[in-house]
Amino acid sequence: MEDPQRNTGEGSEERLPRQEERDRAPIAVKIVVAGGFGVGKTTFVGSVSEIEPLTTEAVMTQASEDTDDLTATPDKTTTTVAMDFGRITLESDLVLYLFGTPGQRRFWFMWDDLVRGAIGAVVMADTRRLEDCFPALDYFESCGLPYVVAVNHFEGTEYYEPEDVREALSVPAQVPVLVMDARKRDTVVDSLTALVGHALDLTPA
Ligand SMILES: Nc1nc2c(ncn2[C@@H]2O[C@H](COP(=O)(O)OP(=O)(O)OP(=O)(O)O)[C@@H](O)[C@H]2O)c(=O)[nH]1
Ligand SMILES: [Mg+2]
Repeated sequence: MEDPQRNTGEGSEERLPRQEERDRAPIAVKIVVAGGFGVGKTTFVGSVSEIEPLTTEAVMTQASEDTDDLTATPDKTTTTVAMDFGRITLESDLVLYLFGTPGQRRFWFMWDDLVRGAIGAVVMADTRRLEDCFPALDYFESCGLPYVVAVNHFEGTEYYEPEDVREALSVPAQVPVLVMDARKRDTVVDSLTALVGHALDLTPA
């Protein structure tokens, strides 16, 4: 005989909203983290990744002394030679896969591959050497990929308001510019949230 209680279980119309939220399949998107040499891209990915970030760091040797300027980051001993990879879940149903680019010019040939399929990019900037992020800005402007500018503020260096950085970089008014600290998770999450919001704003309905 049919059990009268049967229809009240899972799958019935009485499902709670929270339960539906949990059942929703997460959406996964790819995000690129770019910027000049030593600006903090690997640190950015490492600060928020919920999986052990995959890094491709190589120890810098004296051979690179002439090409890699370490004046702003004297403690830096390694550099990314292929990419960083990490994952963060925002709001339980949005999974971001983060791909950090190598900063040095000699590895830029990889960018086209790294950027394929991405919904947007975080361009990191250091106000002591703003010009280092120009190639990344030019790249994303020319390919039309949505981006935000994340100014990695190194403590002890002069602080600039986001609007001053926007002007110095000639970044369009609709592009979010944030001042953050790549070592602090909450400020990295803010940068990613700004990027996702900006990318959604630019997506045709
Ligand atoms: N004081 C300070 N140091 C930072 C900050 N962000 C990164 N660093 C340090 O700066 C150095 C460079 O950081 P990385 O994350 O390796 O930079 P990157 O952009 O990945 O460098 P490449 O891959 O070589 O281009 C490291 O020694 C970090 O510990 C910051 O916000 N403040
Ligand atoms: Mg790196």
